[in-house]
Order: sequence, then C-alpha cells, then structure tokens
Amino acid sequence: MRKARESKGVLAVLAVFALGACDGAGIEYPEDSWERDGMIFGMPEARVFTEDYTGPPVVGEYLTMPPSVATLDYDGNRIHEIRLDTFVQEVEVERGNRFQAWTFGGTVPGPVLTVRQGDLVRFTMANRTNEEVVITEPGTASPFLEQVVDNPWMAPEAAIFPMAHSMDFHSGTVAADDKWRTIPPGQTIEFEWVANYPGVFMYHCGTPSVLMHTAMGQYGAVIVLPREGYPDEVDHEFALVQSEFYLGPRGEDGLRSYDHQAAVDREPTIVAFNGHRSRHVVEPLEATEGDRVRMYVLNAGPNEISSFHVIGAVFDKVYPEGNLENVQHGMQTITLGASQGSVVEFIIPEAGEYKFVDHTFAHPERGAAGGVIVVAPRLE
Ligand SMILES: [Cu+2]
Repeated sequence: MRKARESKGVLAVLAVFALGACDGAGIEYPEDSWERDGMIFGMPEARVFTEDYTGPPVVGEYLTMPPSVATLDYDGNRIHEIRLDTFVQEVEVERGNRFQAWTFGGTVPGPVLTVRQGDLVRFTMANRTNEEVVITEPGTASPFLEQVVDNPWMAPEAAIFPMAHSMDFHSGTVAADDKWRTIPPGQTIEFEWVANYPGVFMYHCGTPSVLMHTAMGQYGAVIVLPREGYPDEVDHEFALVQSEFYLGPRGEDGLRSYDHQAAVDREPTIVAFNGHRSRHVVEPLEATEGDRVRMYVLNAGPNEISSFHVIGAVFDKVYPEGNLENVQHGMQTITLGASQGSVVEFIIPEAGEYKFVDHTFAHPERGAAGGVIVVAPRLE
C-alpha cells in the first residue's frame, strides 16, 4: 500500500493513452496526490473558512436539473470548479403540497453534476441556511439556474432554518472525516476529489440524523462518464432520481411538516421521480419510435428499494452502478437499493405511451414513482 506513496510529490498527470479521441489534454492533479492502479488518491486537506459571498449559490457549467443531463463538450479531462451551497427553500412535491426542504442548490433533488472519469472536482459549499437565498431570478452561473427559472414544478421560495450540514459525494474517494465534515451556518468548505470510477453516484448530507437530513431533501446525483464513453449511440439521455418524502400534517403556514417517525417507520407519503409526484406524468419525457434511450437512474432513498421498470420496454443493456465492466442484457426490471445507481438503455419499439415505474407497487400506490415517455411515430 505504502509503495504507491513513492510517487508523492510528482505531479500525477492523466494517462491520456486511454482516451481515444482525446486531443491529449491532461490535467495536473494536486501536488501530493498519488496514483495506484490508474486511480488518483491523496487529496489536500479540506479548508473551512468564512467568506463574504453573495454570488450565485450554484456555479458549474455541467450542473443541470434532472431529467436534463449535461453534454461534455471537452476532450480528455478537466478541472471542474463547482459551487453548490446549502440553504433552505419551500418546494412543491405534489400538487397542493409544499414543504420546507433542506437543499443543495435550492431544489430537491439537487443539481445533477456530469463529469468524465479522471476529472478533478474542486468543490465549494457555503452553509447559507441562515439567509434567504433566491434562485428564481435568471442566472447564468450554470445551466441549472436557468432550468430552475424555466421549471414550473418546484417553485422554490427562499426560507431560513439555520442548521449544520455537510456534503458526502459517493463518487469521491477521500477521508470522510476530513472532506465530508459538518459545517455550521455561515461557514464555507472547500475540498477536491477525483472522479476515479465511472457511474451514477449519490451525493447527500452526512450530518446526523442522516435519515432526517436526506429525507429533508439534501441529495442529488453525480454522473461520471467512462473515459471511453458508453459504446452505443443514443438518441436521448435522461437523469432520474427517485426518492421518498415523509410528510406530516399541514401547519398554519400552509406547509406540510416533515414526519421523522414516518421516516423511521419507512412509511413514505410520496415516492417521486425528480422530486415531484406528478411532474413526469403531466410533463412526459419525449422520444421517437425506434430511438435508443439511455437513462441514468439513481435511487436516493433514503429508505426504500426501487424496482425500476419501463412498461412496454425491456432494458437492452444495463450497466449496474454505471460501470462499463458491469453489463447485463435483456433486463425487465433493475433493483436499486438506497443510494444505488444504474445506467439503462432500451429501444422504443413503437409510437405510444411508456410508463416508467417503481415496480415495488406499494410505491406507486403511495404516491407514484411514475412517469411517462411519449413516443412519436418515425417520420420515414
Ligand atoms: Cu444536512
């Protein structure tokens, strides 16, 4: 193990030979990082500080609102400067039901970050739970902020609920006690991680009670594309994050409360895709007969197992956790435990409506976990 440390001090430069169409662009990893079996480890210690920051709470060109997935318009690897502040918003989770969520970036789930295997993420998060952060003004700091303004479903409104939080990226391989540490309101944390493994990964707040912090809305997805990409050309890519909401009675403020006992008892009020019970039923995904569709699916939980299925289709190829070395064919349903992700591909057989569901049917019964893909006929 220690042997790998011999390369300490040497700038670990990406092995570009594996990149195919790459233009040779490599990146320099942190000075004290080291390489083992093609992976980069040894990130600098996290920095916690106070800053006078009033800028956009979400910054990053490859952050999107699901089902949107960012296209990586660069070859090889790059360094991503990502900001995802944590703050409080009132959000709609089903028609007529809003609750005060703890968020990363202002929505539930938080933005989807798409990077390429080998990329370095320089991450900044300010804990702004003690201030009102408005995200419905048009912003240009990320596609995500633009998409929030255009999205009629969550209608996030700024709120205040000071609380200590943290960020845990499952896609990062670092010392959790350092990088994933909890910071109080008013503080900012910065740390780095390398996307060593391809896949669909969860991020979430890891501050106790982790069940409560995730159930309150602090989660999202990171898509790490394999260096060589997935082999098949697809016509559409969608990101789906499944999760549960545990709602108590409506308060005087009109908001549904959070019911922690229901979360402990695993009795979700709503099981939703992309944070809203009916969004993808009313506003379906769209495709055309004969299309190959790729979905990046994450089950954020926090408790339930998803049996993800598309009614009328068979998953032609499945990459469990999104890794090319895991491949399955002809799957009717995939099972995703809490925090598991997968890449599924299927061919749309003919024009019509295709529902995507959690085939653990207690979940649709309790509040959906459903959506529709509307398919248009082929033109030729
Ligand atoms: Cu938290």
